[in-house]
Amino acid sequence: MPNELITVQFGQCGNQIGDAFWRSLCAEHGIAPNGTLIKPELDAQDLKRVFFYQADDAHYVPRAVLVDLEPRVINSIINSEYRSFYNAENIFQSKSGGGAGNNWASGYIQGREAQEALFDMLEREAENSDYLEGFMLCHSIAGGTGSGMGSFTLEKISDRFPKKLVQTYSVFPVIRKGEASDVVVQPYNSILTLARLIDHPNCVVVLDNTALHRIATENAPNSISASSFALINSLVSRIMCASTATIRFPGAMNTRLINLIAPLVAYPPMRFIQTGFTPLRDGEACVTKTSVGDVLRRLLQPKSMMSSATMEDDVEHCVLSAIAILQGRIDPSEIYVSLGKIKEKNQIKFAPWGSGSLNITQCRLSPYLPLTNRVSGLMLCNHTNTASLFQESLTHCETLFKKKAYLEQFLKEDPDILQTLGDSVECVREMIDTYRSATKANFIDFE
Ligand SMILES: Nc1nc2c(ncn2[C@@H]2O[C@H](COP(=O)(O)OP(=O)(O)OP(=O)(O)O)[C@@H](O)[C@H]2O)c(=O)[nH]1
Ligand SMILES: [Mg+2]
Repeated sequence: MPNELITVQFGQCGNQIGDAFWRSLCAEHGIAPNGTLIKPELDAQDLKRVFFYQADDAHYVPRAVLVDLEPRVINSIINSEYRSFYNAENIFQSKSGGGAGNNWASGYIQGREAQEALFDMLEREAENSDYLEGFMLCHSIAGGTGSGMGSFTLEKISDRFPKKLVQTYSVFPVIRKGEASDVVVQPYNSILTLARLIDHPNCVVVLDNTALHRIATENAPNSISASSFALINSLVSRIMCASTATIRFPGAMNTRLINLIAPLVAYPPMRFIQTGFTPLRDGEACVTKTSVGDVLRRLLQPKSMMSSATMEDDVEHCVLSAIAILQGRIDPSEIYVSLGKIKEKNQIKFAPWGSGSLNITQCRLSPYLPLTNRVSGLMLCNHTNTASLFQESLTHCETLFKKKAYLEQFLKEDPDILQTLGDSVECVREMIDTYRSATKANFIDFE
């Protein structure tokens, strides 16, 4: 049974990472920018219908809804070579076109005003699928549209589609310890959004711009665009493609999103997933003849994780659950041997109260792309050190909130925002406590 997923992308960041993702998906499924098949004679044994449906003339249309409160990014997408790719009825742009100005409250209120139009699109797409498994939301937690309108939509999707899975790809802003954010109100927007991410979706994939900038710079040191979004978003699209690969190129395992989310998020609300990917430079592995053992060894190194979460003093952080998705030409016996070594060396520190073990899933590569690496791997990891990421945002937010700094623009939009913000701070603080408690042997009794 196919299990379709609808992608909803919000704001500049959501639409830019969405654009990178769709370009990669098209390449992996042999679909040209106009939706036609590049090699119709090739039987790729892929499930295109998870992310695409076929129009009457048989060309492929993405199950995507594009939303922004300012026109620039969506206009550049629909003026690119992908101009006829998206369903024009699935594009929501606000009439005023003024954006949400890095203001969560403005994005949230504009989301409420636009809900009928937006949910008409989502319901039409849902009816257009045979077995809808769920929604994937792409957004940043720090601006106004992706954070505020994204938050409102998350709340409403829970009401309107209570039985469907919701996974978000949420971009966390760059944080420099002890320094103010690039945009002063980012910490408010982040905390208000995090509180909704704690309550609503089934799974949140954390895309951490601090780590993504570092990794992009390390892997393209000579590129002047090393820290540009194009390079960072190419890393993001790799993560998004690899994390959906078992669903799109089904084999024996994890052929549905629920099969991935259920073991990763066994203890909600601890539903924030960090990622690591290797190799990052195409072709690098061909030179070194990468094996399953190499890829797993690299994935287990903390520096491979695309996350700036740190180990905190006095807390013995640990892994709650982890899945490695390996793609390429893989002999299953290699996996068996490598798993044995990982266990023998105790290379992963799991929670002391759980029965954690590393799940390894094997997946085919796209037959439409040339083989650049014999084996590549994605690590999806639910780690208690997510607490440190939340703590950074919370500390910044509390410093501003205590001084009631920069709140006028939020109060102008919503007179009750102080209460909402106070509740959100409390919710994030509880989440941090839960992650820290989960490192202790008596966590289950404590719960
Ligand atoms: N990884 C990544 N981050 C991005 C991208 N574009 C913006 N960001 C980050 O997203 C945050 C700002 O959010 P935006 O998406 O620009 O804001 P928005 O949702 O459009 O909201 P408003 O413009 O305020 O209405 C900042 O932390 C940026 O660094 C992108 O293409 N890729
Ligand atoms: Mg914007």
